[in-house]
Amino acid sequence: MIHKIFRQTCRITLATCVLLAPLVRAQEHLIEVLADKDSRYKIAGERTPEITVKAGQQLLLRINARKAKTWNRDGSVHGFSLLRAKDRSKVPGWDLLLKPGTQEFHLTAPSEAGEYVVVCTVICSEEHEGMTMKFIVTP
Ligand SMILES: [Cu+2]
Repeated sequence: MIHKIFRQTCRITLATCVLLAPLVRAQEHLIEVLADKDSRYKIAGERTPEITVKAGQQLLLRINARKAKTWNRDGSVHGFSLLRAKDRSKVPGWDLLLKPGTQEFHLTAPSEAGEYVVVCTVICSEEHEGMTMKFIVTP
């Protein structure tokens, strides 16, 4: 009897997880970025691209990368690394290399509110140094 109830409970729990998984994914905040061939990050509808997220928020980062003038041996055409603005220190888990085309990353926003900066880590052209974007984390 106990076993039967236990088995039943497990089955219900498992079913709940399977049913809720897509909903949890749907809670992710979608950010779409173009890492363009002119060595600039672009966001549709924004003259100066900027990303604003909430601390600890679940994010789905969808990046379309276009090859610029030069790229890495491994085929990466741009990078997307997040640094703390105050000391330029890297945020763990946010050191991404981009291949040509669209790619998605499931990430968690930094837990500390403040100003961050996105930088390209691939020498993609003589304009590479200017390939940066403001990234704000709100409490
Ligand atoms: Cu680049």
